[in-house]
Amino acid sequence: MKQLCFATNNAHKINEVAFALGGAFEILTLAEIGCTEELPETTGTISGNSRQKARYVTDHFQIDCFADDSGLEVDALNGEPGVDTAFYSGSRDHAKNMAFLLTKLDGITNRRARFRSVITLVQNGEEDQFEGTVEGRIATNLQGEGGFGYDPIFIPEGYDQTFGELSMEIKNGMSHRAKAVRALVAFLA
Ligand code: ITT
Repeated sequence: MKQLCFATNNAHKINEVAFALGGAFEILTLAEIGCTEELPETTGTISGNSRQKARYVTDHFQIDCFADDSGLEVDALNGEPGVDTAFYSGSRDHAKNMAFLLTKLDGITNRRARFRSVITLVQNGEEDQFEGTVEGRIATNLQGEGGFGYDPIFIPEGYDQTFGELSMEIKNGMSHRAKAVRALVAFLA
């Protein structure tokens, strides 16, 4: 079976992608290829950071790989936090990041938002990108403890519950990352 490194330090992403792949190929983690460093994310865009992470791993470890960069875009905040999603409040603390976002949206009725994922595949030196989005809205308080990151405050379109409350099966049926992974799998097939 084809092996590809998934250039991420986020264990939740690995679980989700492994689930969405359904055995289409075998994932090697960064730990398994001996990469222990933080990956660079300095380009200022989601697609640029996705490419930068994948390139870093292929350049330093000479292995085909893919990386995901993702973020939450809130319409009333002109697309924030966007590329800054992981560090929105100044730290990686998801509870603080969600609280910071909820404070910014205090009193704002337009809660429309989307998650975006851009996956970059680097294979035999060639680059390809795959994108997925899921539309939804930001809840007024935290609901549910499933998933990761901003899942407890993101309600996908067509539902009344957050990704934190919905099952992994439901999230993976519609999520930004699952859509990008499906496009990646179709490309590799
Ligand atoms: P890697 O760069 O190592 O892959 P990361 O967690 O730093 O891991 P990103 O730079 O792509 O990942 O940051 C994206 C952030 O967006 C992530 O930390 C979460 O806070 C949030 N996020 C992305 N996808 C999400 C999802 O499916 N559910 C909830 N939050 C998500």
